[in-house]
Amino acid sequence: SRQYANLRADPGKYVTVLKEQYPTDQMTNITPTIISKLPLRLHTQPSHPLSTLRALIESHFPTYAHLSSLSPLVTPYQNFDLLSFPQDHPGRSVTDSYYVNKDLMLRTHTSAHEVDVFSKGTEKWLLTADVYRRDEIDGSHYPVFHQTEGARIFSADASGMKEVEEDNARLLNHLKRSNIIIEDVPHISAANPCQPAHDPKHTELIAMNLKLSLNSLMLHLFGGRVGATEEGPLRVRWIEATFPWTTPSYEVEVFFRGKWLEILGCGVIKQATLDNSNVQNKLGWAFGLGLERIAMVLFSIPDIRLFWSLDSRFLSQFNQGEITTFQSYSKYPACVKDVSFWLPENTSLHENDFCDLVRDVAGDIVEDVKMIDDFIHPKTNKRSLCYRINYRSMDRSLVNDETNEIHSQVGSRLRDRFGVEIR
Ligand code: FA5
Ligand code: MG
Repeated sequence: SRQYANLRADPGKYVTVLKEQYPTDQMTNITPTIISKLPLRLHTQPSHPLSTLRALIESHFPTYAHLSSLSPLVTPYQNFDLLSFPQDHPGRSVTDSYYVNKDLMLRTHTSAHEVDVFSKGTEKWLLTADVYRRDEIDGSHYPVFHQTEGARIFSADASGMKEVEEDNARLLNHLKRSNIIIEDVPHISAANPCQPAHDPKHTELIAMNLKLSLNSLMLHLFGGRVGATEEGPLRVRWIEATFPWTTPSYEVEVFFRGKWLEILGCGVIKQATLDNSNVQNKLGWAFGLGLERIAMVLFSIPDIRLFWSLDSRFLSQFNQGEITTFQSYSKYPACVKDVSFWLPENTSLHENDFCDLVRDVAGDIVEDVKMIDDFIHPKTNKRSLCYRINYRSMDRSLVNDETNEIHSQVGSRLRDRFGVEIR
């Protein structure tokens, strides 16, 4: 079997993250480019579209606690174990997540804080934060994005269930009078069962409360906007899903400008999660929603890199609390370059490792990366890869010499880091 060619940081060294020093080890894969994003916290920058979207969501849940300043550094135990992720879940691997070292990582989702927030006794809350995942490079993927987590728990007794029923009646009444079509799936099914520890009638009511609460949020975010209700009712669709810490679980999609857009994941919180939080005799729901995808359609932002732009032609177009349509400034020419190389024998290179290296050298002038060739030489048995890198700045024309210099640095770093032979 092939080993990933990857020389990680030297053990015995240190890395500085958010002004603190941490020892590195074999798991360390956080890069300088990623470290530079940690202090920015776009969701709290006044007038930034992500901050306006956060505030818009918060205004829909006025009685909830609104949290937005938790550190992105969490333990794998918080990010995975407390949420019942199996030991072999792919999200735990160094190819998918960023590690400072084996004991500390960048949260991959805002759910990493669920148990902490419940443990403090908070029963209705929203939490917005930057999250980090290693991924491919194109106009809709960026290694940092933002999520808002929302959760609510009720007492698992007659008084709690009465509260749920009253809230459901209120929400149902509001939705009945609104222009919305909901394509629903059963609350509970064989694929999406209720917890053995929970009364199925209670689960049914909580799942109903989750659906009504989120349908009402979708109406608040998308209702009445050009591309949605102007051409008819807002269409929302519920799909069965699985998350290790909720059941039943769902994903919610909204039909917007001709496409189904995946907005969020959610579900009824598993008993194990509540037990880990020392919460007794309660039952409730949680959801996690991605801010960039929603902001891209609401503000007509064509490329996910723009959220990180410091160009006043971007930033000056937005005011806190206002959803305005972004006027794209002209696109600068792209510069496409290929890099081909032989891998060391019996090794393989993970695409995410390649992409992180390119981001580290080129920053936000890399727009798109695609593998265009992968073959094994019939005689030498050596494997060759070819990647096509599309360089384009969002705020200026690249000078050819500059792109050549960056591209040659990509080649030399590939050689140093992964021992490849450039062709
Ligand atoms: C989660 O992250 C779960 N924590 C959501 C959840 C919370 C489930 C609470 C149950 C209970 P997922 O990986 O599907 O799930 O991401 C949730 C949302 O984040 C997606 O629906 C999408 O809107 C957004 N998202 C996910 N990956 C990306 C990405 N690479 N770029 C931009 N947005 C993304
Ligand atoms: Mg998903």
